Amino acid sequence: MDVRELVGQARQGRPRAVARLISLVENAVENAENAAQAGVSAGGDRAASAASSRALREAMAELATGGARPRPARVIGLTGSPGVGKSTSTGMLIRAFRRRGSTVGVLAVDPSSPFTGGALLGDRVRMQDHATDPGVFIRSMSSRGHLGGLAWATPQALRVLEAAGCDVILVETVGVGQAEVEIARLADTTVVILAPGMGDGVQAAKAGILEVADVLVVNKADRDGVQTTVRELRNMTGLVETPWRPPIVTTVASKGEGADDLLAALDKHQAYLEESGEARRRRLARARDEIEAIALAQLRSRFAVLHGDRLDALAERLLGAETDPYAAADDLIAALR
Ligand SMILES: Nc1nc2c(ncn2[C@@H]2O[C@H](COP(=O)(O)OP(=O)(O)OP(=O)(O)O)[C@@H](O)[C@H]2O)c(=O)[nH]1
Ligand SMILES: [Mg+2]
Repeated sequence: MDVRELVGQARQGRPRAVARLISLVENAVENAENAAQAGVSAGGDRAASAASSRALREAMAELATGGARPRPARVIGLTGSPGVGKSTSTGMLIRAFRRRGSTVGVLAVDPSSPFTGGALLGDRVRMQDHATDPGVFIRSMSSRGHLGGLAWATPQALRVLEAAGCDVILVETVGVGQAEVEIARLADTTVVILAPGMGDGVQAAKAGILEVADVLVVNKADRDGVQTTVRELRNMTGLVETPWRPPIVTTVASKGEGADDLLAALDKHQAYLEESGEARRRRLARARDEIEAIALAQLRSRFAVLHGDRLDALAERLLGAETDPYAAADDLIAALR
């Protein structure tokens, strides 16, 4: 595979090249996880996975240094409990941004794929009305999300979509756990979606998801209890003293209602980001996180692959009261040099 050519094609917005590059990213996550879990893994697999990580590395070098775009892509994260309407809202936003003439990328990140793989499949079907639109790129990326894999994989996938010319990238993540909070750090604007009832607002608050919200959406506003949920959220967001108080937008995504309000809220936040300098701060934080995640992943795989035996031996010695855990850790780190 000629990586340069692949990157060149992705830059021209060829969907197949974009898909292949994102698959490289996805495979790298899988390989890293397998390697870390299996320790010294089977030779053949290792050769193949080494080749694919070399290709990925080359692709990222090409993409990251091949000239910055005049305007970076706007990354909008959508998160919320299963079934609140994230995919439907994503579809609504695709249409809204397309009407403006923006090229849109969608990345559906599923940190718990063994359980919700079916849901993503459903999403693909639902988003099919964009399948033939050359201005829309839809990719899903699943991973067990252990070991911080998504922390470095997601920015790489975003880089591919940005290179393909996406003005806006929508990142949908499932659930309201720690992984989602981490992925929220990757977005310029994080939209937290809730549905009325079910004490969703309180649950979101407990999971710390409200803290990462730049815009709050109460979807399924065609159902009972919308005003209660809005009030609940208003009370909770009213407590914190921040330069940006997340606006609360109500939508009926399945009917496209509230799209303009949501778009207006997103634009307002974007303007706030640029004016306050927060846009650059977030991008810098993102770059730091990415570098750190790659460094940690590499350390982890070097520990696992090169020093699995040493680690086993150290564990034996610790159990045998022949060493202490700090000395053993020093020993392991020294072996990396
Ligand atoms: N009544 C009503 N139903 C909606 C609305 N928006 C979405 N739905 C429905 O809610 C269900 C779940 O919507 P999805 O968009 O798949 O929700 P999701 O958050 O992406 O779900 P997961 O990806 O599985 O977590 C679907 O049957 C939608 O048609 C809405 O505004 N009102
Ligand atoms: Mg979905």
